[in-house]
Amino acid sequence: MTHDRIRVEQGDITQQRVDAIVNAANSSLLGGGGVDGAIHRAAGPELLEACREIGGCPTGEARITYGYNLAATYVIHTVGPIWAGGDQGEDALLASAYRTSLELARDHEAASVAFPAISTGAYGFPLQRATRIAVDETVAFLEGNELPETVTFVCFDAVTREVYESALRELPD
Ligand code: AR6
Repeated sequence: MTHDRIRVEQGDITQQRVDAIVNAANSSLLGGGGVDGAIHRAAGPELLEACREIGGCPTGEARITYGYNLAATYVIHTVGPIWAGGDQGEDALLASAYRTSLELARDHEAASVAFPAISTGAYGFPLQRATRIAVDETVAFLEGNELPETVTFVCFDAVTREVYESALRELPD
């Protein structure tokens, strides 16, 4: 059952003891605020060095580095779209950010992956719409792949957690 492989938690993604955490980065990959800033602070300066060597990432794609001082072995850096009203391809780009992150996790044999709510902070993507995309892409991917075994959506606040929990409850059995 795919749903057994999806969890929702409230907390700080940098504290997750999983094989890979996903970062909501920007296309420079050189750090920023929000979850990106928290991950870089917790991982230490080697993470920025590794990102510098990669040299950037287009919106809707993902790149992988080690996690350095984090408990997580890997950080998967993905770039979600900046919300621009909804008719600029934002849905497809956000879906692609989740899908390419999950592909990288699978290809690096990560059994456990944690995602933040990509694009829903500084990038302004409406939370419910983003959550539906996150859940739908993850369910579709897990149905077709044995890895990752589990995906945890790490919600920074209670409102986000409630939106994710209700999206999961609405999934067909
Ligand atoms: N753990 C889990 N979730 C977090 C954490 C944390 N430690 N900190 C914040 N969040 P945002 P975006 C939540 O703005 O919208 C950066 O500057 C936050 O509450 O981090 O994709 C990048 O460099 C929200 O629910 O990412 C980019 O320039 C979610 O993470 C830009 O922001 C995403 O909020 C990306 O914007």
